[in-house]
Amino acid sequence: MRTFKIVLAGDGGVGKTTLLDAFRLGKFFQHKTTIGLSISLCTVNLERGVKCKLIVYDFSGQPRFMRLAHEIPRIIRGAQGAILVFDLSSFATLLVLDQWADIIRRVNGDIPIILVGTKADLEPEVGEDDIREFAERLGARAFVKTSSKLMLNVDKPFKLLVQMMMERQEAYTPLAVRFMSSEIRMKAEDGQSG
Ligand SMILES: Nc1nc2c(ncn2[C@@H]2O[C@H](COP(=O)(O)OP(=O)(O)OP(=O)(O)O)[C@@H](O)[C@H]2O)c(=O)[nH]1
Ligand SMILES: [Mg+2]
Repeated sequence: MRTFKIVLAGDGGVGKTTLLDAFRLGKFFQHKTTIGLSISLCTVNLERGVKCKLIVYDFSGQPRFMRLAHEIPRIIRGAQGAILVFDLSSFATLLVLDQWADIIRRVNGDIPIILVGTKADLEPEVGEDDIREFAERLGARAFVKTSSKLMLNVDKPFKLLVQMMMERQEAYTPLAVRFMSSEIRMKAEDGQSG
């Protein structure tokens, strides 16, 4: 089974851990603030019985844990995708995502990033135009509105990201390896028919 390392980040209290648990455990749980960083493993079920594993690096967004800030590049190295989260009912939470996108790009290059607006069940404070502008600025490949409270779209960001990471991995497989594996497959098929 393929395993991907991903970053889940955004301002304090936007609902990152709640979203992850809504997806992993299928239920809305009340959470205490994450202390520093929490790493968890989950399985993503895709179509046609395909599964893959995610190692999720769920960072605290509380500034008081930012003593860890200088360690972030080292911790996120090798991540293959990221979910950047803001709260649709709080415009300020969108602004901190610039910093996250910068660090992620610096360390991991052009990995897929998904922008998520949480708490769609509350009165919105962030408009569609701002979201579009931010998504572009962050280089996000998709935007998803979620509500963990209503269990709305809680699996969508994870599934979309996995699809993008898989496509990217395939595109990056060196041509020679792809050619070799197709040759082996052809030989195997020949062997079967002969
Ligand atoms: N109304 C509403 N509240 C939510 C939703 N998701 C999370 N919350 C609430 O938002 C608060 C913060 O949620 P967390 O998941 O702890 O937020 P976080 O982003 O992990 O916060 P840090 O770990 O401190 O960075 C909690 O009180 C949640 O119950 C949602 O979809 N709707
Ligand atoms: Mg948290």
